[in-house]
Amino acid sequence: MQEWGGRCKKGAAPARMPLLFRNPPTVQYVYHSHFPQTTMKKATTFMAATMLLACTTFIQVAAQEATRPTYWVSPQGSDTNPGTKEKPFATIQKAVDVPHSQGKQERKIILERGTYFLTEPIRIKTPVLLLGINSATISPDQKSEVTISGGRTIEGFKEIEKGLVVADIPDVKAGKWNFRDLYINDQRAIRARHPNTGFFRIEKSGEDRRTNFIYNDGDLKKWKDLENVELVFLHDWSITRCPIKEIDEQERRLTVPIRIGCDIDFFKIDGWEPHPRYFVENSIEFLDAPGEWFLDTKEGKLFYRLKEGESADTLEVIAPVLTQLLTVETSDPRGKTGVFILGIRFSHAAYFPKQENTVWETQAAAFMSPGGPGNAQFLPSPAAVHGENATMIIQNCQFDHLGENGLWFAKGCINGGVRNSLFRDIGANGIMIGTHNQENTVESCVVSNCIVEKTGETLFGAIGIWAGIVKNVTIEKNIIRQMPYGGISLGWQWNPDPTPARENKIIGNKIYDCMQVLSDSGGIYTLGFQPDSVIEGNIIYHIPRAAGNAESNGMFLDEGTKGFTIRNNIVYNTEQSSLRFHRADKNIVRDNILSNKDGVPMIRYNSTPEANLELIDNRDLKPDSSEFRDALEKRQRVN
Ligand SMILES: [Ca+2]
Repeated sequence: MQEWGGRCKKGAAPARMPLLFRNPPTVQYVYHSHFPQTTMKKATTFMAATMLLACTTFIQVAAQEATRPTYWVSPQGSDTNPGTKEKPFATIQKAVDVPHSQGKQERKIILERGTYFLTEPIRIKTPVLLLGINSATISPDQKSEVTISGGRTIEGFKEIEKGLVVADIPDVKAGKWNFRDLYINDQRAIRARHPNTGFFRIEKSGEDRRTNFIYNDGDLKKWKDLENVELVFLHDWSITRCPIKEIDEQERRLTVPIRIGCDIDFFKIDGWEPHPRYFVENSIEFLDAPGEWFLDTKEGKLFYRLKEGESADTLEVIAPVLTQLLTVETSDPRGKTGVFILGIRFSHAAYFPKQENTVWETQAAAFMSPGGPGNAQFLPSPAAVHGENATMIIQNCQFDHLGENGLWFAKGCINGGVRNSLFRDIGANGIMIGTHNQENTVESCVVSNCIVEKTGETLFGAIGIWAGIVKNVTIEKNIIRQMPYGGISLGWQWNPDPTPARENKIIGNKIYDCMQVLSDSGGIYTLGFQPDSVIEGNIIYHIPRAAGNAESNGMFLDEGTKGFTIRNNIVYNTEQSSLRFHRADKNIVRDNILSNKDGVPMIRYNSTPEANLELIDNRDLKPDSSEFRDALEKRQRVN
């Protein structure tokens, strides 16, 4: 198990450890029940370990506590208050920005219970300890009592016909507000769609294989508000979302304004399948099923079809306003600024508006700009909580109801991580570590003991936990489940050339019910040369075969994968091979239990010479055998 914050070398000064973490808060943490006692013990030593790492003494710690200013914030407070417990501030930003009399930047901020509706993202540039009150007892099984929300409450719904309610939103009518995610009674509501479940399939692609296709009789028509309608088109491992230019009912032809699929040749309409899947979204005419909503932006009216048991006067409705909730960016030397966030729920961040209202996902919820053939730029989506160049530690937090990515340890982050937190109902990736290039490599960050589920709600090609070109990153003992595409993705280089990526670890995770919609990934996915990296002790199961041309696997070790040792994993109940290698280089595969259906090979080799793999003592055991059950039980105890 990797310790947080890197290791304190013998005789080394603790200069890399931000001052903040030399004196962490003295609280007890409650860990979720599915982790056995041994893990809990390890986890609860985090603070002690952090202090030890910083090589401080008790006397130093006591001295720092006495001088660190503490500010209180409450939804009932006022920014004209002094920020004391008795007279708290109203906004978190006020507590972050208040100048300290002795010039000290470092501070502790305690948030009283309640919801903090933001009008702009919280911007942190200096060391901060941000604590939700009662944060010590928050686990993913409980709701945090402190919520930072990027949304606004919508009220005043009236029932205009049986089961259909409407609310007026003047800011929408005035063109000041638009949204494409809506949360009702703490659940994501359905942007009105057609068909209500599943997908249509195209009859055939148009001749240019990019701008139009023929639909099957009866599927589509020229809706009266066609300008609102969004096409959601599924490729093998990504989607396109774009407006519709025209529907020709005579020819049964749907035409889009720019093109379907990003600016890479095989993303053309029938690049993988002759009859790929799609559906359409966002017309008042699609508002025909309970739980669906539609926003009429011209009239400023929000329509919603009640579900059974709901009524107009008891709905709790929140729609997002802000794309980001909190950013940490500092010009200090890398890692000097420490930000520690404990016991806070981050909710209701908005989908980021895309140029031309079009998103062409390429991979892992990264997308191309509409620059035209040869000129498109590669863009990642933003995250609700975003850190750069800092040591950012997130613990006992919750991220839910978010339109894009959840949490991103972006360029230059070092010695941080997220532990014991929940990520649920997220439009794109749950957690992101590192960047899409070789600069400002993220180092020594840890994701452990988290639950990551229902990511990729809007961008289906998203990942539960994504890591780019990173060094000494550990993804350990997480539960990752219920998502349209891959569980963990590590690497961002499609060949075995050296990069800063190395010494990464994916250890002891439980990954299941991934690959529910798209294909060509798996519970774990890798790219590129990552010397001294390990994938060890993971349990991966229930990986179906979705539509699409490519396989879905327990693990997919893709182009350039090199330098990994894959050992002691258990992969079972996958529709296709446990492991697949594609254009992979030298790797060691040993002591794994890879349970496959009859006639399905343990390992699929796509353009990978079998001699590239060193295979030692891997076993294909049937899940109903006592040997398999014993091994699984033993592995579950360890994890
Ligand atoms: Ca519908």
